[in-house]
Amino acid sequence: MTERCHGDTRPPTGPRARTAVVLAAAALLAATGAAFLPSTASAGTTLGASAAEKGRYFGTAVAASRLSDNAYTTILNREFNMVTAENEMKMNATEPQQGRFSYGAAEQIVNHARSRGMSVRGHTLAWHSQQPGWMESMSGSALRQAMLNHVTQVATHFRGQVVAWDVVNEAFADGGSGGRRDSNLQRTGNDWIEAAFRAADAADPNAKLCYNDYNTDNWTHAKTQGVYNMVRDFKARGVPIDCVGFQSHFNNNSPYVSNYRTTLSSFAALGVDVQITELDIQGAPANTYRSVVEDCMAVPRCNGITVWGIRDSDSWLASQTPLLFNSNGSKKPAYDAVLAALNNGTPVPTTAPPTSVPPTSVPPTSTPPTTAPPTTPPPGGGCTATLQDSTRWGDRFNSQVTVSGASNWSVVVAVTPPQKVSATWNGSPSWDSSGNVMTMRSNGSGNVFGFTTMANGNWTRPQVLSCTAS
Ligand code: G2I
Repeated sequence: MTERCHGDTRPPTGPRARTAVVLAAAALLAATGAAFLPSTASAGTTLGASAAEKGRYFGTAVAASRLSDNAYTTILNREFNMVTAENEMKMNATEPQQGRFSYGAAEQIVNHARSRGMSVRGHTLAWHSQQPGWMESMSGSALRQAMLNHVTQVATHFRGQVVAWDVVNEAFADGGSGGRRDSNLQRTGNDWIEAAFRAADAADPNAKLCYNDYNTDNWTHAKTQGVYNMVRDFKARGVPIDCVGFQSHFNNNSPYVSNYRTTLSSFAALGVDVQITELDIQGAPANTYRSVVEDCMAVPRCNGITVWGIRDSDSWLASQTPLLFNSNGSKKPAYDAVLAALNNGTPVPTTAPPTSVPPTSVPPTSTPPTTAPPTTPPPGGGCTATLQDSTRWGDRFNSQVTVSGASNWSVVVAVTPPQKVSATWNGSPSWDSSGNVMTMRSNGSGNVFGFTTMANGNWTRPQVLSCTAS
């Protein structure tokens, strides 16, 4: 969290507030121009690469049961740089019996993603639905206690591995009331949502904490306004909320509307990031997908888009064929429209807050070189890899490596601890046990690959150690 609402004049307290002070300093440095490099990245050829080049992510929901399907993981690994567990982090999955936590399927997804340079959104810590049976039958202070314990345990378990949590999901009512949905959690008291956010903040001060809902896309709808008023109130009172997720399940009953961009920018103006978290569109019309992506790209604080599944056959609404890939894994016209909109989009300004784990100290005040000297690696087996600086934000920076002399290559790159690579594109990465040395292998996406490095206070350029033709 980098900004506080204008109305919030109280000094920040708690772990998230400490982070806020550091990030505010980082943002200030960026705003003064001290930490800025123009993007030199070329248009990406995959959704994740193209989004990352614009300072954003492109994600998908993943089901653990599908990770053994080769066609599925081929698309997943090639196209996406953010992953949401479709069901495996829900309350019924992670705490099937009270006090007994079960993380196996969730960890399968987290490990698959993180070992390949993808980030993870956590979904979801508290929800009226998908509760384990023991919780469904609870009420009052016992339920409140159990919910808070669940939030604390799960957020603690995944601390450092999840960049953003849907802390609370779908707490507002459909229809015209603009009020809360009735549920066992709501009946524990109206402050249950802020209590959940405070518990999540204490358990994982570095994760972005989001409120997530559906049918909140149309700015004129009462439900949208109800959520907006809650977020405004939270920001005014210092409740630790960083982001709002718009599920964006669009269909004939709940269509995309042209005021969607107004919705995104209005929430962003409250001082939160906005993310499109579960996108699918009945029939997958290319024009509507394009509009959704353009709307996100037009809002600097819209820092990522997640589609709710990969192929139509993976969708919870398979018969609506709402996704970007056919059931046979081929790209649909909507895919091309999304990719083009990402490549045509505006990069997140350098003053925008981070989308990922924040740094532990402020970046240096000296300006890095604007035209970075190429790194000449020691001679390898017949190829040369040249690293160039690309876009830089307050907490992280992109690098682009161009390989010449081979089409099947393997390039070893080292970052300086405590730097961490948080995203990669156009290659297949693997890491040594320290996590500081990345071997990137060609994956058929061409001879230019890229990666994002979280600076964590250290702005040293990554080093190319070798390039080997294979
Ligand atoms: O309903 C669509 C989404 C709305 N927003 C919150 C999301 O968490 C939600 O996702 C869906 C999953 O895509 C479904 O896969 O949530 C459903 C449950 O609320 C998921 O459905 C469940 C079925 O209810 C179970 O019977 C089934 O065992 O999927 C499970 C695994 O396939």
